[in-house]
Amino acid sequence: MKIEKQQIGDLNKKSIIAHKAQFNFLAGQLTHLGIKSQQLIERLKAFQVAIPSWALGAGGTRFGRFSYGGEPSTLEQKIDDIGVLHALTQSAGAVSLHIPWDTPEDYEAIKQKAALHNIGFDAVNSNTFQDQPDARQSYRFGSLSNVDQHVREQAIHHNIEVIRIGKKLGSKSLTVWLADGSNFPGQHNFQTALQYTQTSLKIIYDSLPKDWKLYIEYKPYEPNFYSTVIQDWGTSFMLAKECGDRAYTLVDLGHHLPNTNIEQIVATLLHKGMLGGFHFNDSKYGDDDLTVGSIKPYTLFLIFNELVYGMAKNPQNPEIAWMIDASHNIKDPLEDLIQSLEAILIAYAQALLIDQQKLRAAQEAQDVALCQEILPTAYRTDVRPLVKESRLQLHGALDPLSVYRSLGIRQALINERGKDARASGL
Ligand SMILES: [Mn+2]
Repeated sequence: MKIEKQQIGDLNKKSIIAHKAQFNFLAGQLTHLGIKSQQLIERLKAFQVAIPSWALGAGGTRFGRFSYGGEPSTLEQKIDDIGVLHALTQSAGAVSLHIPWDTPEDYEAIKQKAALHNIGFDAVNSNTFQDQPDARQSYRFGSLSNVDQHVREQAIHHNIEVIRIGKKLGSKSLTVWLADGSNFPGQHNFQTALQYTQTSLKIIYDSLPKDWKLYIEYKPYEPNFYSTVIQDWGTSFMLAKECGDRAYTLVDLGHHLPNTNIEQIVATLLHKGMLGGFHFNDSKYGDDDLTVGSIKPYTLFLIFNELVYGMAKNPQNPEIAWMIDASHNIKDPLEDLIQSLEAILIAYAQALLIDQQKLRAAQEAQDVALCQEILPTAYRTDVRPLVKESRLQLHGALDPLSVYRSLGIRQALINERGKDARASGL
């Protein structure tokens, strides 16, 4: 499965006249405000989001899973699916692999396949939240924090193995998310669990190649419901600091308690040069892993405001590794990812429109009403023509979802792989 530029170009012709009219209108408005559209478009064109290898099949809950048909059952097929996304959107230029679900068998074949689609290898993800069939130790009571030294050693060794695999593919970072925690009061000695986690992470960190980074993800609850060892950004920050200067915090939008001010967390981490990775999704209640921007688009915009500010003002922060970490229980996974990518670029474009100088002046003047007015002015601008134009300039689809449907991609995948093909993953 590979979409040719010609196919996309032919379908773009249908809507190019309408697009050009809308784009010229917006560009005219922006010129009036002293904003150069092409500069914004260049920023949008450069924005690439990694797709996790576990998000290409139908997601599920603990109650069940409804297969979508034509799911990728091998790593090659997963990379083909990301190739479809990238051809259409021109913004999904990387894959983030989960080990062991997606351990390559033939590294050269996988690298060739990725190169064919112009896809790079982003962070590799370890898994110490499940027992593998051949494992000697169980993670039932945790991994890096386990009171049993043998379990900790197995978990450390697994992470080192993930680094080895990532090196062979050209990855430059390792993401660690731990399910470790406790379900009932008294189950954990909090201090011991934290210390074991620190010591284990340090051994993993010391095994990283010198040009690699470690991203430490946090989450307040689930699958453990009383406590989680790395519960919040502060704990992640502290653990990263104690590992060394190539360890960073990773923010997953779904990993916060309701109403947490995530944009403030983002600002704090950027200020301290500690925001390494970023996982996009949306939620209504908890770690719902819904399509990006589907529930709280204004919050996403406010977060992007801080990201845009930090990317411009915080050279102490490394380039951020962007990834979509969403699930999709009832939608076609590829359609869902197309929607997420669109929402990300829209929020980014809106945030780029914020008049930072005017905002700063209003803040200095302590003009609260004006401060509050400046943000929605950007947010309520329909930036979709900018996003479309950025894709058009890269030979992507003006309207990726409609092109995906017009080309009958899902049916082609079902024909090729079968109705019952199942992807590994969540
Ligand atoms: Mn995540």
